[in-house]
Amino acid sequence: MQGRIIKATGAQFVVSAPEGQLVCRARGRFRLEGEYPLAGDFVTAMSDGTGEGYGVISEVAPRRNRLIRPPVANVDRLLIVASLAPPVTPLALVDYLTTLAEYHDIVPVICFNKTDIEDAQSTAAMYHALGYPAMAVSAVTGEGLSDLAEAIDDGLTVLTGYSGVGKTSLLNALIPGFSARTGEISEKIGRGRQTTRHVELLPFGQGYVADTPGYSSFDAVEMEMTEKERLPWCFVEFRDFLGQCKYNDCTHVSDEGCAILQALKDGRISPSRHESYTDLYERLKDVRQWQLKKK
Ligand SMILES: Nc1nc2c(ncn2[C@@H]2O[C@H](COP(=O)(O)OP(=O)(O)OP(=O)(O)O)[C@@H](O)[C@H]2O)c(=O)[nH]1
Ligand SMILES: [Zn+2]
Repeated sequence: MQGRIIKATGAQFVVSAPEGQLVCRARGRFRLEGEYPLAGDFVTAMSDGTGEGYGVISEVAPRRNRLIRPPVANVDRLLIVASLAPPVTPLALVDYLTTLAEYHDIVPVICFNKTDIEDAQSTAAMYHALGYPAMAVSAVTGEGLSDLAEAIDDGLTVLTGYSGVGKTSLLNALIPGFSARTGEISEKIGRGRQTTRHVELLPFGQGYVADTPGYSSFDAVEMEMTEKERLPWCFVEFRDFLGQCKYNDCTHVSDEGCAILQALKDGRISPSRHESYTDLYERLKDVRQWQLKKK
């Protein structure tokens, strides 16, 4: 049958298809060839013939993208949870995550939580102006949650954001029984969720939300953005100006005749976004391919 992996626990996978679910192992060759199936993969699976719901995965369809943290394939949307109340999320992290999403052809949705403590309308508006769904919400009062639910109603969504911004609280507010479910799983596996390879896709609206958030800091920048020359393009509002700089190898940081810097001066690019670009550029510029291979 043709289905999708909605749960991966290391050696076992649950494949969901219109005709039902199968608990599967992967064919041995996946281990050998290093393309091990992931949650979110579209696969071909076969029942073992006993009729007890077990089977084997024989094919994994080509992936549109894959994330390392959490290990999930074919992600449609990155829900970036941020907060302007403590612990305050630096906008550089939000921008890193929007960039990461663009890099992988994933739509970023930015949600500023804890608006019951700190208003975030104007910051959300800045991201909205870039063309991204962006909203101010509160997991406590429920403000903005229906907009959020609507924004992630289909496809596969992965949550990201600093520790303490309220990712779990939002999942609990959106998905009844969320914590109870995940608590049960970590008890069974016997170690914390963070350290397991367990990922489950929870049905939400017409789509799924991954139960394991990822990227709570900058630590994956080098790993995820291996083609660093794509960085400027990943800032959506830079795209109109790319190719117009005086020098072909312009870094858009401080070079003479830079169209991006001119746009910044003209108020067409926001200072905080350009600052984030510079920050990411600095983080990536000294990374060499051999360092990446070692990881
Ligand atoms: N005032 C307020 N507090 C919130 C809100 N959302 C979450 N919190 C609180 O913020 C703290 C952290 O929330 P969590 O949901 O555990 O945050 P998290 O992002 O899942 O954190 P990690 O699991 O460490 O990644 C908890 O004490 C929550 O009660 C909110 O909208 N308003
Ligand atoms: Zn430039």
